[in-house]
Amino acid sequence: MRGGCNRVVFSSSRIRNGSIAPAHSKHSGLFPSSLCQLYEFVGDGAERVQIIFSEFRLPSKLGPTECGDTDILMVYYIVNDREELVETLCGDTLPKPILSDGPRLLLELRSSYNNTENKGFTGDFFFLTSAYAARMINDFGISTGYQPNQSECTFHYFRNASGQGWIQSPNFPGAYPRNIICNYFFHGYPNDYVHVRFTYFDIEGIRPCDEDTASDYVEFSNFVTRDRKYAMYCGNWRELAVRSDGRFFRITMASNDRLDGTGFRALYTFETMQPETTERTEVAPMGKVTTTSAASSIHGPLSPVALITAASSPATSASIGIISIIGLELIKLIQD
Ligand SMILES: [Ca+2]
Repeated sequence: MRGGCNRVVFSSSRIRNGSIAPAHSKHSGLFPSSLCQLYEFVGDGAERVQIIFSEFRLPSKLGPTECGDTDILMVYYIVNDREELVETLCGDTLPKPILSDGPRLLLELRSSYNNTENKGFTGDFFFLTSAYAARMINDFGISTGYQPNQSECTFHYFRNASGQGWIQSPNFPGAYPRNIICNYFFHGYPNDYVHVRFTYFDIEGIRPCDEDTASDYVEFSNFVTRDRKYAMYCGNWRELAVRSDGRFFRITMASNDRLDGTGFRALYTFETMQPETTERTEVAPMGKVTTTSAASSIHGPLSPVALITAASSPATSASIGIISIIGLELIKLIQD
């Protein structure tokens, strides 16, 4: 099948994580001509394999975006003993993390283009105990949130641990796993609310993002159960922000068994509600301003909207509406 390829096999029973980098000639700094190197990862059961690249330089003769058939790294899922080519990588930019679809993954490096620019790649591999354990790493290399059970994609964020931080979908910025439900729970102090601003949002699906449309979706709620105040969200959003009514908030992401997106990344901030006597108004530079007596829905799905919510505590929201306008007129759906 692959005559002349070197093959290295990593089995999770022997090694849980490590690094791969193709060997260059010590003399010339180049790969041997017609190098073919296979890296095979074999986990068991529900394990998945994640590859995170730290270096990647496989420039192509054809240009920065076209790989051709030289100097490429091919990624195969192995499904029912069949190899399924999912991605061909080349170029100078760091590829997104790879997460296998099952317990096995195969990488194939082919190189026949001798060029001193070609430095190969370095990738760290991890056998994860389940898709849900996909490493949730923020900029500082620290796992975010408290995950009570490694086999569930559930994370808790407490104000007493951090007033602000990042959340992201599993394997971000790589594709999120299929058939996954991830919960992000926020727990503030009694007079707190949480503000969540998405800096990236790519969830595969079409509106209204429900089961009938076979969409993946993100759901927001002020409760553990469904909150009818919020629509389901999918597609691509350039700016999206939400805030809770009170101290508790839930964000849930669900994916189905087909088609993928690259997920989301968001900054959450716990804030304390202003005392009722202090009016606080931040005027959106362009947004249309309307007042509401209670927290309003933000779902004008096609038009830019200003997010307007009552900043009073839930107990008094009916009688005194203190309007806080958060300048998020940039909220814009760029799906379609
Ligand atoms: Ca999907």
